[in-house]
Amino acid sequence: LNYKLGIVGATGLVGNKILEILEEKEVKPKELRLFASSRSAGNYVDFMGDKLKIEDIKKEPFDNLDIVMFATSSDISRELVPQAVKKGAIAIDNSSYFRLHEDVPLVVPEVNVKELEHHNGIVANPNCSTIQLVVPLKVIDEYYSVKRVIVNTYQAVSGSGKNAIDELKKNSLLELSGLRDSVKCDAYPKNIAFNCLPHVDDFTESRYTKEELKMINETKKIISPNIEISPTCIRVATLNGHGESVNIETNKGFSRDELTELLSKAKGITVVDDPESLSYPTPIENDNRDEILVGRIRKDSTIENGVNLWITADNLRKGAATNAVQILENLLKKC
Ligand code: 2RA
Repeated sequence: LNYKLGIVGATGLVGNKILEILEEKEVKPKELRLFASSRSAGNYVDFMGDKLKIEDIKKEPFDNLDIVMFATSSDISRELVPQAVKKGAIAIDNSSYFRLHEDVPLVVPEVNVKELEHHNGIVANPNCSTIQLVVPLKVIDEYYSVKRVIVNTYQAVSGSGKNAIDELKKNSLLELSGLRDSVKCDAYPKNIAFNCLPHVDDFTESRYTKEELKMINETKKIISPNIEISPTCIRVATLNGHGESVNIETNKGFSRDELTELLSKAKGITVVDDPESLSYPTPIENDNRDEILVGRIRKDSTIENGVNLWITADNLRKGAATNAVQILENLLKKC
């Protein structure tokens, strides 16, 4: 294809996934440049038969690139995204830094692809736990008008990066060997092995964590400010794939079958819901898949119009890299 792409943070979990997905989809750019911190600069990465050298983000300018994808922290994105835009590129940013900026579209293509028409050089990719919530929520809102959402997340350690995956594995081995006193907690403040922590991202003065505030603010921006949403985000001892237990109250009535049918037909969603055959989604079954899986669909008998759902997604794919590549594909359609 006739475009020049840069990927910043190319050696991290999300950067790697972006490369993997670009290969799978064969949307090979005319030129691809990979950037990372000085620690990884100078190393080579294989991409569709080529060996690409990693450039140092602090030293190499973003000259002559059409699109730059950022799989970086907020601090790095805050500094470097404007530099890429200044050089004439469109930035697709995976960090939280620009997500709530008024002139920056926050896009999940199945939900609000039209927002891409109004960008000023930056498009933001939402947080992983928001993405897997808003795809089914949008379908329900469209037909039944969502009033209130209560969501509890079960978030895998891959959302915190490679060091957290290593920490879960190492601490699990220590626990299994009866060596609890030797566990190390660097990625998390407490031992994650065989445990769950009601703490994802930093706490704020409101007593909600930043992850919980992201779910509230991003959902309102993507679907509607009228939706009330109350989240509790929990880190659990799973390697990859986030789960969400969701209670949704709507303004209009519906039947379970009708709602299940609508979700089954929606783009990006696969319904896995047959209690008789013990069929329901789990993060492991969702691993390395792009769809959002929805199951355990049942009416909430305590309110007039309510439903309970269990939603899983691969947080590194649909929750991050796949969504960013879908944004890229949609931007390319316009070029
Ligand atoms: C997490 N939300 O799972 C993060 C990743 N973006 O911690």
